[in-house]
Amino acid sequence: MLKLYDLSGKNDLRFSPPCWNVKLCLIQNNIEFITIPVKFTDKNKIAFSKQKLVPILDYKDGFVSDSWNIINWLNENYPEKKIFTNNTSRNFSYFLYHWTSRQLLPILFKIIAHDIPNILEGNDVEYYLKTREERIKGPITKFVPFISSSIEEFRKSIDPIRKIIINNGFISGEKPGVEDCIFFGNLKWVDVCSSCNLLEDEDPIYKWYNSLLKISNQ
Ligand SMILES: N[C@@H](CCC(=O)N[C@@H](CS)C(=O)NCC(=O)O)C(=O)O
Repeated sequence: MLKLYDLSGKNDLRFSPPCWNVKLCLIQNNIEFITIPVKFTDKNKIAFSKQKLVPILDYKDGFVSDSWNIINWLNENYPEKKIFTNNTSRNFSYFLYHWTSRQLLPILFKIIAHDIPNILEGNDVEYYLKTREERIKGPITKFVPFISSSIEEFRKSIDPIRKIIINNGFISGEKPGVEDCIFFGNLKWVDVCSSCNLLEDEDPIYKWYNSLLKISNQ
């Protein structure tokens, strides 16, 4: 059975965007797996991987880390699932992976950075504050005054996805596919860490998100 090392917070809350992307891909493709919860400060649990980040997929003969590598590994090892339907799908997925991690998650971080300590417990709170405040060179509350403009920026940035969803139903086409999985973690992160209204109720992306949420809860 595949084992996915998955970031966990207080009350076993799972909140990592790339971990959610991989989990949704596994669920959607009916690939059986279990998750191993890993707290920020549980680095000993993942020391075997010789790096410090999750997700990590542990399979019978080895492991693979990084959500993009994991999705590629699944594509190669479950060819019958056709995770990438073709090369165009792989290329667009690669774009989504980079766009998400380099541009979208940093905007979302500014919206929820100050909320994240509330979903952590024990040493993880201190670890999060220390590492993130070092990274942003200031207090975790530094972005709070700009939350509404960051929400606006995010809503505008994802307009191309909105158009695709209006035209096709899903990012991958008429049915949800790997491209949808790679975008899902963005919204799931904010959903579980914060009570802010990231999207308006009537936004087609909000409806899209709720349909994927049902799949992710299966
Ligand atoms: N590019 C990587 C990013 C992995 C990543 O940043 N993981 C974060 C959780 S979202 C992590 O493990 N953080 C641990 C830490 O900050 O100590 C991927 O897509 O898998």
